[in-house]
Amino acid sequence: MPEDSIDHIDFDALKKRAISQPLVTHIYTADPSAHVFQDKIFIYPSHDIDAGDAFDDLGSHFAMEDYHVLSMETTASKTTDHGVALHVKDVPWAQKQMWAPDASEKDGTYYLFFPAKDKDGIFRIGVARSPSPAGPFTAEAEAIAGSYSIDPAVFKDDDENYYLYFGGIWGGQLQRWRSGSFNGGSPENPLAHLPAFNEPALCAKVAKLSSNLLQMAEAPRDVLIVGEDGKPLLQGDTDRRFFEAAWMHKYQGKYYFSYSTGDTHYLCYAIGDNPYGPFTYAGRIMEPVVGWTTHHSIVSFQRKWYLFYHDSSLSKGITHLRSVKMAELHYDEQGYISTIHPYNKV
Ligand code: FUB
Repeated sequence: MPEDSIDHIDFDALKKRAISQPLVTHIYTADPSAHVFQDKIFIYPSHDIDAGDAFDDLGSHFAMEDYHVLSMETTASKTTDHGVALHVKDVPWAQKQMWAPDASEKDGTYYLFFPAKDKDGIFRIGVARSPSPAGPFTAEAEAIAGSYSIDPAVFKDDDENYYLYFGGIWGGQLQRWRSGSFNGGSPENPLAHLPAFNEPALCAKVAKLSSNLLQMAEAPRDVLIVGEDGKPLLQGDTDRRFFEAAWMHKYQGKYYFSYSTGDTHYLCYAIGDNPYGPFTYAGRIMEPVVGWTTHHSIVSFQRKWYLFYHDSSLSKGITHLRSVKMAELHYDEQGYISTIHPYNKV
């Protein structure tokens, strides 16, 4: 549900209609990237705070400073908060805005991938390492060479190759890299540099990672989403085109690229035959939640599939104070995901 309608929401009634409740309530958390490590569910969320920054279309009000890792023994158990796993003051290259992270594992080492603005106000993606999935994590001295924009998501394929997906438009700055280098402009205008509505939509990016997971092994490629007619989705197709919050999972041998449509508030997905795509648009995963942003991950645990997402119902609709939730996800016999409605009808 977009921001402009929250004045009319009865939040007590909404809580009763919600299909799930916040996994933790002692802090605000968002952008959950869930993984199964050591037979438990580990969740790598943003840690939302109110730093007092004014709301704008660049997302300046998302002024997060650190990450906490959450874990669950089972989907029914209480969620554990493992405390501060990484703080911006311990990331040599980063200045502010620790946005949506992800994590991966290789040979017993855990890797936290995270975006933050560097000292020049440009979003980059960094890596930090830990021997434990719960952290704390130690950041590399520099961001990933050639990285830009936000919302890293790392997918480990069955052949042990790892792929980094990333990107987000408006405040996520993806549109400023269309020429291959950062297109400046001050004050920053979130809508400048975007394709016209009748042009192909701006794509998320994907690159295979190096064997030590600390660098990209190749130049990022476009994650192309096409319609049933095989043509790229257009920038004006705002109900379906990519905005931010990339995720990749594999189901029955197919690659499912999922993402947020941002200003239209949907979680959508597209299906392909390999990690690079192209991907054919396949539908909606979730209808809008309370709060402007929508962000998710999809994970299989004990033979069921789960969607991790967030909404702003605990904070009574405050956009940048969100809470991580989870719900079971179902596929039909053709492999299409059944759309989830986050609140039951009255
Ligand atoms: O949490 C800050 C930003 O909001 C994330 O990076 C986006 O995906 C959106 O959820």
